[in-house]
Amino acid sequence: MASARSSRLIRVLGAAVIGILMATSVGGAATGTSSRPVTAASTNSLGPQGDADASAAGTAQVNRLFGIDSTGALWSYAANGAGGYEGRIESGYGWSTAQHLAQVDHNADNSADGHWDVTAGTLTYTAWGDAAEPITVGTGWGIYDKFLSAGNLGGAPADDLIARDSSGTLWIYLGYGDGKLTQRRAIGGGWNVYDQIAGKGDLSGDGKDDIVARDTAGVLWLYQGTGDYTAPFTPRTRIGSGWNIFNLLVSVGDVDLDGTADLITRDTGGGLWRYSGTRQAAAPYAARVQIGTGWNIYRLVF
Ligand SMILES: [Ca+2]
Ligand SMILES: [Ca+2]
Ligand SMILES: [Ca+2]
Ligand SMILES: [Ca+2]
Repeated sequence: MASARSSRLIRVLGAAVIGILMATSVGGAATGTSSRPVTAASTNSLGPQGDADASAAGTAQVNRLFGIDSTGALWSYAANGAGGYEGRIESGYGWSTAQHLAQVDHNADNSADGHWDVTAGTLTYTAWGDAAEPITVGTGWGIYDKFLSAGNLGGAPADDLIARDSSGTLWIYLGYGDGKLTQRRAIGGGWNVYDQIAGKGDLSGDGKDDIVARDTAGVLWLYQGTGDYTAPFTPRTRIGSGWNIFNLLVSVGDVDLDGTADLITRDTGGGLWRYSGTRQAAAPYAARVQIGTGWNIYRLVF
């Protein structure tokens, strides 16, 4: 463990140096950029595209789950094959000021290839790999209070990005497959009735990626994906109530490796729960199963 960790830190250090060089070349783009701590997730060293988890048959993405603690350290968790996660691995540092992070699969092989982050209002894409050089995708992203990549919602097969501004409008940005994004397009207004939005795959069984959203009264709603980015979701349907016992809803795809995307929730005591996807729109999740404790040490989970 000690030797693995030191080699990982060397890799991360290399990425940090690249980040500093990039910030310099960006020049006037801002103090926010130059002061932004850059580290790589380093999951490449664990082989996210070639490991056992990703081979589990599927039509759903299988990704690690990441947490950022109060010191800005980044930890990763791999599926353990029994419906939960293996012990955590330290995978980076310097993330204490990151506002949002999301994993992205560019080539529809059901394994994420990198991540987007918003730090000091700047959107950056970092590919996972030895030569991971972060690229600045855009600025002005501080207007968004919700940010996620809920799989492929239209356009090219690459995962896309959705973000909600403070007025409650939800926006979609289509991924080109290299970390860059199209101009945004409004999905609709009124999304500020939700305090949690999550998704990373198909929940209804039609092969199109869906999302769920929890309103402030604790009701969970399903928005089925259409595959058409000009109107990416059908009208919502109610899943159930009482979901306000959780302070986090997130999906990174399939956790129990049955080929269907699942939902992860964290209760206010830090307990982590898995809701396995059923592929049935009327009841998209099976009964919850606890898969962890102590998760309230994480400021961000993605
Ligand atoms: Ca991929
Ligand atoms: Ca897409
Ligand atoms: Ca669907
Ligand atoms: Ca599953």
